[in-house]
Amino acid sequence: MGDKKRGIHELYRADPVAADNQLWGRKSDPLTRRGFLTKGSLVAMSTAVGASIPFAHLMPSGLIPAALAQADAPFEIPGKEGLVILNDRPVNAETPAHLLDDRVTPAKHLFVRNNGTPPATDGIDVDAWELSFGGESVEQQITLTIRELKDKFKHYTYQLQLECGGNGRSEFVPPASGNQWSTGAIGCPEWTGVRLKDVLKHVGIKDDAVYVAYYGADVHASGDPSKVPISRGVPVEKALEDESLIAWAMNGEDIPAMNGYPLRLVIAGWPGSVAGKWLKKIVVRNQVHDGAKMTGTSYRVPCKSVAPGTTVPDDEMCIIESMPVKSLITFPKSGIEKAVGQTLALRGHAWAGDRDVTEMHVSIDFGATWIKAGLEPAANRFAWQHWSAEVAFTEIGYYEIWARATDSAGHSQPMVLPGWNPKGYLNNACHRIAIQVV
Ligand SMILES: Nc1nc2c(c(=O)[nH]1)N[C@H]1C(S)=C(S)[C@@H](COP(=O)(O)O)O[C@H]1N2
Ligand SMILES: [Mo]
Repeated sequence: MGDKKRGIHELYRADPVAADNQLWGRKSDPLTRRGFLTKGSLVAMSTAVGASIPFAHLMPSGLIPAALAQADAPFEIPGKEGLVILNDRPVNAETPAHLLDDRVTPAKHLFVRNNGTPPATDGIDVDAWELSFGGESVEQQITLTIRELKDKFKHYTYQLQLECGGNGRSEFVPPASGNQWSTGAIGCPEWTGVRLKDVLKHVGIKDDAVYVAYYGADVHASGDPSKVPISRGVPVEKALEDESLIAWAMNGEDIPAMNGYPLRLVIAGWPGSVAGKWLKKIVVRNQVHDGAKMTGTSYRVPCKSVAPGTTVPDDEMCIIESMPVKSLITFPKSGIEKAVGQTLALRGHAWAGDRDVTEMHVSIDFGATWIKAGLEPAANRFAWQHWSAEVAFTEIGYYEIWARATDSAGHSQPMVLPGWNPKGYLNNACHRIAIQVV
């Protein structure tokens, strides 16, 4: 591809506003990710992507080409590589899709979502780290050290997905406040620890138990010790699943500091917010847990779908449980060039909360037709599944690859956006990447 396109891309990365103004010949009112294009501006769009768009007639109006929508700006946090920082107080950073290509997500590529200030854990005595048990429905209010957890209970290792409930928030219109995650608040490392159910059996839970929740050692971002940054939980049945772990290791090593060292919960398939980091206390409740970020619009969505922008009464909001079916294209990286006539191998992962992914499709014509992809079974329940496909382009120009997974209940990813909700959770729209065929 010529220098012209490269120049546009460089300028777009360095100064997106100036690039937009230049591309669209505007003095102000820059094109944004939520900018509005009509089919009438497709000529301008072709200029912007640096090529003709063979399937332009199929391109939904209002769509911003993925070539422009996905700018990558690397940022370094200790132990992490290539993550895009969204916020540094508290730290929130996501992983570009092409860095999630590994089957098992390496520590350096696992996103970070902090609600408060993490505890200082440098040089601590890990064996002596204490986890206490409480709540109305616990039989014994006891404390166990990490050493005791390791010695008393059988160890299990599972590959488990972790996805923030707000992953994909940046696409919602009208916009939702909070970290503007694009697609990278997801990962699927291998976790080692003990089963929450084995430990709860040892501690004892009463018949009236309803919910199991956590408290961590992090502090509220305001510094106010009377405030808790986050304390969430799950119904007892979810807590007692075989794969719900109290984990001390990730990929066979200590959990990274930002991901909850030295101890965390991993409860997969539900919003990542139920997986308490820097775990200090587990409470067994005789009611739905009412900790920080369990109420209001936090991790809750309208029980019935509403028009975008609606104010929803509190009693019509429901707690998010299983995450919806979703997938990523992790190879190739968005924006690559491919010679005309050659086949292009594609691959990625798909997952579906408590369900399995049963089918995977890709499209090169903005969703008009779909090609069935190969799909592997999960390494274990709640691990993402790998998919692969091959496509060929017969004409020069700008293309997008769209990927769409279908789960065991027959639910597929929406092509554009799922139902709007006040805080922008659960965006499982198809992932799309840009390809320039030259
Ligand atoms: N103690 C504690 N646990 C927490 C959080 C937190 O801020 N503090 N963030 C939650 C949220 S919202 C998510 S999405 C996951 C993120 O896990 P990660 O940072 O290891 O990717 O941790 C959850 N557990
Ligand atoms: Mo989250």
